[in-house]
Amino acid sequence: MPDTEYVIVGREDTVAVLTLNRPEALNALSPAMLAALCDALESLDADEAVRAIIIDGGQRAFAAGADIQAMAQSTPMDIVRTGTLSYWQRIRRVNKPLIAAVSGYAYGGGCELAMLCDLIVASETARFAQPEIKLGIMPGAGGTQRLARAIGFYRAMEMILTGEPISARQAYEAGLVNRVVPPERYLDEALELARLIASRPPVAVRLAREALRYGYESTLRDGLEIERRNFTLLFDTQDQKEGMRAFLEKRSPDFSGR
Ligand code: DAK
Repeated sequence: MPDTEYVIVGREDTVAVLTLNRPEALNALSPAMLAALCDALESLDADEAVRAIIIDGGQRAFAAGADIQAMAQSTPMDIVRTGTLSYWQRIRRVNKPLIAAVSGYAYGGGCELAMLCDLIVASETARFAQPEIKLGIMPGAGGTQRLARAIGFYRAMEMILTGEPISARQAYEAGLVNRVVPPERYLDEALELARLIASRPPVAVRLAREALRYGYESTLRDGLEIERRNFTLLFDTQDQKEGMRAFLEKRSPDFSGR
């Protein structure tokens, strides 16, 4: 997978690191940037050797939102015609575990991008906000729904109606991030988490992730249905046999991904 102007693709064995690369605009998510991100994610998703994907934005900003320059003159028809919504749907359809490594600003679409990921590792410098209200708009890539589910209705309402940021520590306490670490450690921490997940049997990771994500977006009854189906399916994998046999034989499992 080659680097593009806007996204740098790194690989460390079974973990891929995508770095958003538009530092002069604090990684503002222009259509070209989103297209490059989606292409890179889909290519890594299709690569069997990749078991976890980190999205990073560098020290100063994860992403300061969608590109205001590109949106300023938009009409509703422009939004429909250019299909910007479809970028977010493409990210949502990725099947591999996604880890957001957030340092600095995760604002607007940047916060929504982090929330499309499965885990969020934050630097102490991270700031999360949905500041769209200050521009006369509102979140449009899942912010009103995912933020409320992550941190609760009242705190989400305050963030979305005021547009004011919360710190990494506040985000951690509210349940929006998994870990907060010093700035020099945030990427290593994300890598450690990614490697740990990558060491687990990939089919079980995929189906467990699917059950969680599906349930998060639907009713308890539907979520339990998917859990039951996926749980049962896993008994058809070699990794289930290997994992249980290894436990009984008191040795480490050797997962094949089958
Ligand atoms: N867009 C374009 N350029 C941006 C930008 C953005 N979101 N954020 C920062 N930049 C640019 C600045 O214009 C500046 O460029 P130059 O002036 O140097 O050319 C450069 O990045 C550095 O920014 P600052 O000079 O402002 O840096 P500061 O450290 O002083 O401030 C800041 C950092 C993050 C507090 C500030 O830049 C800021 O407030 N940025 C805007 C944050 C924001 O409002 N974000 C929300 C954008 S709206 C959709 C789905 C989702 C969305 C849209 C559509 N569909 C499904 C259709 C999402 C919408 C949004 O995210």
